[in-house]
Amino acid sequence: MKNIMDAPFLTEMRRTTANMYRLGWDERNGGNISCLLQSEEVGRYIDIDSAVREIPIGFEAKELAGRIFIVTGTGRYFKNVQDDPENNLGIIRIAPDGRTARLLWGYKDGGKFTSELPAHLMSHMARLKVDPENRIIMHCHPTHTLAMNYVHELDERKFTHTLWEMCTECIVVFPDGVGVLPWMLCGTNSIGEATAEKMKEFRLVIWGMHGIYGAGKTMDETFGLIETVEKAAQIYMLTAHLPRINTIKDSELRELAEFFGVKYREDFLN
Ligand code: 2HA
Ligand code: ZN
Repeated sequence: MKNIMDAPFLTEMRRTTANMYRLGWDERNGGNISCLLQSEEVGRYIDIDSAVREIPIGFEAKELAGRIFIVTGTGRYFKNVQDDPENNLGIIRIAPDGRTARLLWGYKDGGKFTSELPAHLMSHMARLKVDPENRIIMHCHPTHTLAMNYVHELDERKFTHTLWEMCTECIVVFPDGVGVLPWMLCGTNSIGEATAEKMKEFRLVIWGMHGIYGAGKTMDETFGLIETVEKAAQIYMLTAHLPRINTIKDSELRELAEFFGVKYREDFLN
């Protein structure tokens, strides 16, 4: 067996959490990431058939039975993942009944996966139906995106339209737009179900006055989606209180989407 500390998927989780922490998106225990792993790859580092312990997951995720994920731990700080991955991360395999997670590695001091596991697993199930290559679900609290939640209508058409207007690249990066949920109690199956419902349509979902969820094939794609929303929200927050003299027009947004050949939410334009 190879040393798990050298596993690219572990390195990527460590780098990404550190990066997100530095950007101020994951204060204290804010945020969580889950990444669907290939069994063959994990099998090179650990025995994927022997569980350290079993942890109930609180709902049934039968479609994911046998699947292996690396997931950030509940109550854990992104700040600390880089230096102490074995306590702050875990590798879990969904048991055949879909109700239990078998801990294969990590959460060493007795911890468990993020309290948002329902939202993560339900979102994985929804995204895998749209794109079988989807591997990442990422949640965080990006500052400007969150600020924008307080001063902009929480309507997905209007919210997406405003973001698209803020940076030329936005409509090309997230042509499918941004789904928006109202404020809801986090850590519950209900917010998980609502998030997964939005994930059928969107790779990005705003949790009203809480944060954002992103989904993608790779860590770069998912991080890049959130990063682009956050940049647009920053421009919005820097300009919202000033007279708007210029804007990217709807005809220009259409021109961009057509030039770059992306399938965009035409109904989100005026
Ligand atoms: O895990 O961000 O939504 C901490 C959170 C909960
Ligand atoms: Zn959160």
